Amino acid sequence: MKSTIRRRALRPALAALSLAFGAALTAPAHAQFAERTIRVSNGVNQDHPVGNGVAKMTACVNQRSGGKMKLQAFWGGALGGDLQATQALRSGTQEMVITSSSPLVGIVPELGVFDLPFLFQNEAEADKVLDGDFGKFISDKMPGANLVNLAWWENGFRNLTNSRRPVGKWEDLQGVKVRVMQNNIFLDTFRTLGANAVPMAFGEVFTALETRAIDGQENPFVTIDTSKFYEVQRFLSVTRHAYTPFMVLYSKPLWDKLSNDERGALSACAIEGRDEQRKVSRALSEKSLASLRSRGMQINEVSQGEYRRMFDKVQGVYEKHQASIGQETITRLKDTLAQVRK
Ligand code: KDG
Repeated sequence: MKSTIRRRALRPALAALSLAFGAALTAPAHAQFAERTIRVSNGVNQDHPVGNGVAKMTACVNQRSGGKMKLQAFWGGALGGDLQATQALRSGTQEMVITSSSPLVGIVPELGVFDLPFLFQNEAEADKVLDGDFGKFISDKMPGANLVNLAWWENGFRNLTNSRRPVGKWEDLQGVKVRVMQNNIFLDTFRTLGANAVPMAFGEVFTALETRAIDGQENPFVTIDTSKFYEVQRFLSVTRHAYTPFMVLYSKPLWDKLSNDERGALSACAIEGRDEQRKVSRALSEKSLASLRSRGMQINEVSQGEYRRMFDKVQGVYEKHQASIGQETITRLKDTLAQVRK
């Protein structure tokens, strides 16, 4: 009887030991992994597809390091907005952030190329551009800003919500106060379309919409859904006016202190996380649109003709920002898109 009780009492300890032993088996004996907890932050909530990507990356890093490396995720801008968290990486006080590229153009101006309106036509070409030579060309500019980009994940195609009226043509935007990311290209795009564009950090958007300090904002369906903007917005207009990538950034000062094995694990697992995050983002996009409709949002599609008129209306934004983005970057992007579209 006593031995049975003793065995039962020992079960949790034995379970923990077998887990640790099993994990130790997955990391090669010669691999150099230190016990580390890596803090990663993001502005969206955990039920956004970024949560799926981080979960995949966490399991991958844990398995490759024999349980020694752990990712600790912070959601909803808990460690600051995209720009603030990125600055913490640059100073070496935080390890990782998953951020839109748009708020970072003040740090790496070439990132502005992704904010040019109506640039990508679909996710497939965005993937080819980001995961190919052009994406590496941009990622190679990050170490100069004390940042390392491990992968390109998906924020997605952006659509407009507001509390005043459906937007079916650019003229409908006249006088609508639209929050945009802190980015001059987005500001210029929406001002050119006639809106009263207001730059604002993502974490302030819900309250600003709720208090009617602003009329509208623009984000992908999954962000509108998981950030509950449907609670404070009546109209959703499917504009697909820009495709924003997410960057999976690591602090270069902290990266430089990692072993080659640790860097290899993080790099490989950021790619595994990318594939999962994009898959979930695309699967959830249509579900989010249906959910927004069921929650009472009035949804309108912008016709091809009016989409073309918006496109024509904002061509001046390309000329105006070529200098700040850099001619080489724009030329490379255009050549890459031409290749991808063949
Ligand atoms: O951290 C990422 C979020 O802030 C992301 O949603 C950024 O699309 C974005 C926005 O509108 O600020």
